[in-house]
Amino acid sequence: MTSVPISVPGGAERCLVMGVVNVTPDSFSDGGMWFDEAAAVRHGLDLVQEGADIVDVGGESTRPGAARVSLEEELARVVPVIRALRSEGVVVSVDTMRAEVAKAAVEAGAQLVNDVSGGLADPEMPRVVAATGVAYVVMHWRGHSHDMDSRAVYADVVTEVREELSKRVDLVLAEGVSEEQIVLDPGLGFAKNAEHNWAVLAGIPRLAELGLPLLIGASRKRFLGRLLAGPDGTPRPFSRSDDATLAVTALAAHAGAWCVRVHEVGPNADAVRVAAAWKRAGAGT
Ligand code: PMM
Repeated sequence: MTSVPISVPGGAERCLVMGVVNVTPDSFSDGGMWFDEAAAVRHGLDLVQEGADIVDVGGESTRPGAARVSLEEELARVVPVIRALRSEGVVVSVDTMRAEVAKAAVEAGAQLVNDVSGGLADPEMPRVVAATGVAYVVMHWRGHSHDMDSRAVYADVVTEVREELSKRVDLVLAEGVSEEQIVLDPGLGFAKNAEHNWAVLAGIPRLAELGLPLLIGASRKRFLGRLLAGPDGTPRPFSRSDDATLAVTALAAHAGAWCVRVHEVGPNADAVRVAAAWKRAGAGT
């Protein structure tokens, strides 16, 4: 496997934990909570205290049905937060589909570009990422949030996600991104229903065969609420699906994920250490 250009203490021995700071009024599970700049920075620092290796700062909600924000608004939301977190020594990633935001974020200190569209939303993105040399999360994506549910059609989801990611990798490499920069993400919930998400999670070993580090973002997503629905079929609210997220983290880390993206950092930071100890013991080290 390649070695991502991010230096995190202990990162070589275990799955990393990426904590989420959504600087948005409308994200799925925490929209509005960290919309104010000072609150967002405080929250990012709290996540580091709880064990986050990376803090992912996003200014555009990708919840199903969400409308896009303007470039200016997105820049105004994320750049000051990234600069402030970086000045405190935090490893920051920027969650954006826009090349201009990625460029400004890296100038402000971001060390990873997390592009949920894998370079599809903004064709300039791979070239900008190539020029910066920072790590690049290429996520599986089939279209913007407003109509992604209609694209959740697969004959064999793991094979198709793998093939589509592989094509994205070829394209970003052709644009000058180096293999060491790339992290792949199957994009749970993005043009995928619950059944697809479970198949993708069970398929982590097959996705890992692409030879690149994998990031998994299951935290508080709707498929967990559906799994935990009450007897009348009402989905469990996301605010009560953190324990299920934790179970996914432990299993994904054990299956070889490089990083998990989560909202509730503390327990997930414990879970990746459990998975690492389990694997070490299994390997006889
Ligand atoms: N999910 C969301 C946002 N960004 N980034 C990556 N790499 N992977 C994901 O699964 C992902 C993401 C949506 O979740 P949120 O609105 O709760 O942050």
